[in-house]
Amino acid sequence: MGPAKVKLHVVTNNAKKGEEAVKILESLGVEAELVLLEKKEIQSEKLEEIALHSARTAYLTLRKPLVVDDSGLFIEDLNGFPGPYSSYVYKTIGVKGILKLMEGAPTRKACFKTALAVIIPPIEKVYVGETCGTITTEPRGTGGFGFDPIFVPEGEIRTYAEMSTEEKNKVSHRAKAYKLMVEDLRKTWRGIL
Ligand code: ITT
Repeated sequence: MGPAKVKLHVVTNNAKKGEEAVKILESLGVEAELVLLEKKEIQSEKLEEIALHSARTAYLTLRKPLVVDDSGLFIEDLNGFPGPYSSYVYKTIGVKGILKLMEGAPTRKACFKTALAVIIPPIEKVYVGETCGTITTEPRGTGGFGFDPIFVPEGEIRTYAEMSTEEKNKVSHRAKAYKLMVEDLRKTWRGIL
Protein backbone atom coordinates (compact mmCIF):
# COMPACT_ATOMS: atom_id res chain seq x y z
CA MET A 1 0.00 0.00 0.00
CA GLY A 2 1.34 3.42 -0.95
CA PRO A 3 0.91 6.70 0.90
CA ALA A 4 -2.47 8.47 0.80
CA LYS A 5 -2.96 11.18 -1.81
CA VAL A 6 -2.31 14.61 -0.32
CA LYS A 7 -3.78 18.03 -0.94
CA LEU A 8 -1.00 20.59 -1.26
CA HIS A 9 -1.42 23.96 0.43
CA VAL A 10 0.17 26.80 -1.54
CA VAL A 11 1.36 29.31 1.07
CA THR A 12 2.11 32.91 0.10
CA ASN A 13 1.30 36.56 0.89
CA ASN A 14 0.83 37.22 -2.81
CA ALA A 15 -2.64 36.14 -4.00
CA LYS A 16 -1.78 36.43 -7.71
CA LYS A 17 1.32 34.31 -7.33
CA GLY A 18 -0.69 31.79 -5.31
CA GLU A 19 -3.47 31.56 -7.88
CA GLU A 20 -0.89 31.00 -10.61
CA ALA A 21 0.70 28.19 -8.59
CA VAL A 22 -2.67 26.54 -7.88
CA LYS A 23 -3.40 26.53 -11.64
CA ILE A 24 -0.04 24.94 -12.35
CA LEU A 25 -0.67 22.19 -9.79
CA GLU A 26 -4.22 21.57 -11.04
CA SER A 27 -2.97 21.29 -14.64
CA LEU A 28 -0.60 18.59 -13.36
CA GLY A 29 -3.51 16.78 -11.71
CA VAL A 30 -2.57 17.72 -8.15
CA GLU A 31 -5.18 18.87 -5.66
CA ALA A 32 -4.19 22.29 -4.31
CA GLU A 33 -5.53 25.00 -2.04
CA LEU A 34 -4.35 28.58 -1.65
CA VAL A 35 -3.48 29.71 1.87
CA LEU A 36 -2.75 33.42 2.26
CA LEU A 37 -0.36 33.71 5.17
CA GLU A 38 2.03 36.41 6.30
CA LYS A 39 5.37 34.59 6.12
CA LYS A 40 8.52 35.51 7.97
CA GLU A 41 11.33 35.69 5.44
CA ILE A 42 14.99 35.44 6.23
CA GLN A 43 17.62 37.44 4.34
CA SER A 44 19.83 35.20 2.27
CA GLU A 45 21.56 35.26 -1.10
CA LYS A 46 20.14 31.82 -1.86
CA LEU A 47 16.50 31.52 -2.91
CA GLU A 48 16.65 27.84 -1.90
CA GLU A 49 17.48 28.76 1.70
CA ILE A 50 14.78 31.42 1.86
CA ALA A 51 12.14 29.07 0.46
CA LEU A 52 13.02 26.21 2.80
CA HIS A 53 13.06 28.45 5.85
CA SER A 54 9.69 29.98 4.90
CA ALA A 55 8.21 26.52 4.34
CA ARG A 56 9.41 25.26 7.73
CA THR A 57 8.03 28.34 9.47
CA ALA A 58 4.70 28.05 7.68
CA TYR A 59 4.50 24.36 8.60
CA LEU A 60 4.73 25.22 12.30
CA THR A 61 1.54 27.29 11.91
CA LEU A 62 -0.35 25.22 9.37
CA ARG A 63 0.69 21.62 10.11
CA LYS A 64 -0.51 20.51 6.67
CA PRO A 65 1.32 19.44 3.48
CA LEU A 66 2.53 22.64 1.84
CA VAL A 67 4.64 24.36 -0.76
CA VAL A 68 6.31 27.76 -0.63
CA ASP A 69 8.06 29.29 -3.61
CA ASP A 70 10.58 32.06 -3.44
CA SER A 71 11.34 33.69 -6.75
CA GLY A 72 13.57 36.41 -8.08
CA LEU A 73 14.56 38.27 -11.23
CA PHE A 74 18.31 38.15 -11.94
CA ILE A 75 19.36 40.88 -14.39
CA GLU A 76 22.71 40.32 -16.12
CA ASP A 77 23.52 44.01 -16.72
CA LEU A 78 22.96 44.65 -12.99
CA ASN A 79 25.18 41.74 -11.90
CA GLY A 80 22.20 39.67 -10.85
CA PHE A 81 20.30 42.42 -9.03
CA PRO A 82 17.58 42.35 -7.66
CA GLY A 83 17.78 38.51 -7.37
CA PRO A 84 16.92 37.41 -3.82
CA TYR A 85 15.91 41.00 -2.97
CA SER A 86 13.26 41.17 -5.69
CA SER A 87 10.34 41.55 -3.30
CA TYR A 88 11.90 44.54 -1.51
CA VAL A 89 13.00 46.13 -4.78
CA TYR A 90 9.54 45.67 -6.29
CA LYS A 91 7.96 47.37 -3.28
CA THR A 92 10.47 50.24 -3.25
CA ILE A 93 11.64 51.27 -6.75
CA GLY A 94 9.29 48.95 -8.68
CA VAL A 95 9.19 48.22 -12.39
CA LYS A 96 9.88 51.87 -13.27
CA GLY A 97 12.93 51.97 -11.03
CA ILE A 98 14.37 48.87 -12.67
CA LEU A 99 13.85 50.35 -16.15
CA LYS A 100 15.58 53.53 -15.03
CA LEU A 101 18.56 51.59 -13.66
CA MET A 102 18.80 49.84 -17.01
CA GLU A 103 18.97 52.88 -19.26
CA GLY A 104 21.82 52.18 -21.70
CA ALA A 105 22.30 48.62 -20.43
CA PRO A 106 24.15 46.56 -23.06
CA THR A 107 22.47 43.13 -23.05
CA ARG A 108 19.09 43.44 -21.25
CA LYS A 109 19.41 39.71 -20.52
CA ALA A 110 17.73 38.40 -17.38
CA CYS A 111 16.55 35.17 -15.78
CA PHE A 112 13.64 34.49 -13.48
CA LYS A 113 14.34 31.80 -10.93
CA THR A 114 12.00 29.95 -8.56
CA ALA A 115 13.06 27.87 -5.58
CA LEU A 116 10.15 25.69 -4.55
CA ALA A 117 10.19 24.11 -1.09
CA VAL A 118 7.77 21.29 -0.30
CA ILE A 119 7.00 19.79 3.09
CA ILE A 120 4.98 16.59 3.29
CA PRO A 121 6.38 14.87 6.37
CA PRO A 122 8.79 13.09 6.20
CA ILE A 123 9.55 14.71 2.85
CA GLU A 124 11.29 18.07 2.77
CA LYS A 125 12.80 19.09 -0.57
CA VAL A 126 13.62 22.10 -2.74
CA TYR A 127 13.34 22.26 -6.54
CA VAL A 128 14.57 25.00 -8.85
CA GLY A 129 13.12 26.30 -12.12
CA GLU A 130 14.61 28.98 -14.35
CA THR A 131 13.49 30.85 -17.46
CA CYS A 132 15.76 33.36 -19.17
CA GLY A 133 14.88 36.15 -21.55
CA THR A 134 15.15 39.90 -21.91
CA ILE A 135 13.99 43.06 -20.13
CA THR A 136 11.88 45.41 -22.25
CA THR A 137 12.39 49.19 -22.35
CA GLU A 138 8.72 49.88 -21.50
CA PRO A 139 6.20 47.94 -19.40
CA ARG A 140 3.72 46.02 -21.59
CA GLY A 141 0.57 44.07 -20.71
CA THR A 142 -1.87 43.87 -17.83
CA GLY A 143 -1.78 40.19 -16.89
CA GLY A 144 0.29 38.47 -14.25
CA PHE A 145 1.99 40.38 -11.43
CA GLY A 146 5.29 41.79 -10.24
CA PHE A 147 7.88 42.17 -12.98
CA ASP A 148 5.76 40.38 -15.61
CA PRO A 149 5.22 43.57 -17.73
CA ILE A 150 8.97 43.95 -18.43
CA PHE A 151 10.07 40.33 -19.01
CA VAL A 152 9.99 38.59 -22.39
CA PRO A 153 10.93 34.89 -22.17
CA GLU A 154 13.32 33.46 -24.77
CA GLY A 155 11.61 32.45 -28.00
CA GLU A 156 8.66 34.80 -27.37
CA ILE A 157 7.90 38.38 -28.38
CA ARG A 158 5.30 39.06 -25.70
CA THR A 159 5.96 39.90 -22.07
CA TYR A 160 4.66 37.52 -19.40
CA ALA A 161 2.00 40.20 -18.71
CA GLU A 162 0.77 40.01 -22.31
CA MET A 163 0.18 36.26 -22.00
CA SER A 164 -2.71 34.42 -20.40
CA THR A 165 -1.87 32.56 -17.19
CA GLU A 166 -2.05 29.30 -19.17
CA GLU A 167 0.47 30.63 -21.69
CA LYS A 168 2.82 31.91 -18.99
CA ASN A 169 2.56 28.53 -17.28
CA LYS A 170 3.79 26.75 -20.41
CA VAL A 171 7.17 28.49 -20.23
CA SER A 172 7.59 29.99 -16.78
CA HIS A 173 10.30 29.49 -14.16
CA ARG A 174 7.59 28.70 -11.59
CA ALA A 175 5.90 26.05 -13.77
CA LYS A 176 9.28 24.36 -14.40
CA ALA A 177 9.95 24.07 -10.65
CA TYR A 178 6.46 22.69 -9.95
CA LYS A 179 6.75 20.15 -12.78
CA LEU A 180 10.09 18.92 -11.46
CA MET A 181 8.60 18.55 -7.99
CA VAL A 182 5.53 16.64 -9.13
CA GLU A 183 7.57 14.29 -11.34
CA ASP A 184 10.09 13.61 -8.59
CA LEU A 185 7.56 13.05 -5.81
CA ARG A 186 5.42 10.79 -8.00
CA LYS A 187 8.51 8.74 -8.86
CA THR A 188 9.75 8.41 -5.28
CA TRP A 189 6.43 8.27 -3.41
CA ARG A 190 4.02 6.52 -5.73
CA GLY A 191 0.42 7.69 -5.26
CA ILE A 192 1.28 10.66 -3.07
CA LEU A 193 0.13 13.34 -5.56
P1 ITT B 1 5.56 35.59 -0.96
O1 ITT B 1 7.00 35.67 -0.61
O2 ITT B 1 4.65 35.89 0.16
O3 ITT B 1 5.18 34.28 -1.61
P2 ITT B 1 6.24 37.62 -2.90
O4 ITT B 1 5.42 38.42 -3.86
O5 ITT B 1 7.18 38.36 -2.02
O6 ITT B 1 5.23 36.72 -2.07
P3 ITT B 1 8.54 36.29 -4.06
O7 ITT B 1 9.39 36.56 -2.89
O8 ITT B 1 8.60 34.94 -4.67
O9 ITT B 1 7.00 36.53 -3.73
O10 ITT B 1 8.79 37.30 -5.22
C1 ITT B 1 9.76 38.31 -5.16
C2 ITT B 1 9.36 39.46 -6.07
O11 ITT B 1 9.46 39.02 -7.42
C3 ITT B 1 7.94 39.95 -5.86
O12 ITT B 1 7.92 41.35 -5.94
C4 ITT B 1 7.15 39.35 -6.99
O13 ITT B 1 6.13 40.24 -7.42
C5 ITT B 1 8.21 39.16 -8.07
N1 ITT B 1 7.91 37.92 -8.79
C6 ITT B 1 7.93 36.65 -8.32
N2 ITT B 1 7.53 35.78 -9.24
C7 ITT B 1 7.24 36.51 -10.34
C8 ITT B 1 6.74 36.20 -11.62
O14 ITT B 1 6.42 34.97 -11.97
N3 ITT B 1 6.55 37.20 -12.47
C9 ITT B 1 6.84 38.47 -12.13
N4 ITT B 1 7.29 38.87 -10.94
C10 ITT B 1 7.48 37.88 -10.06
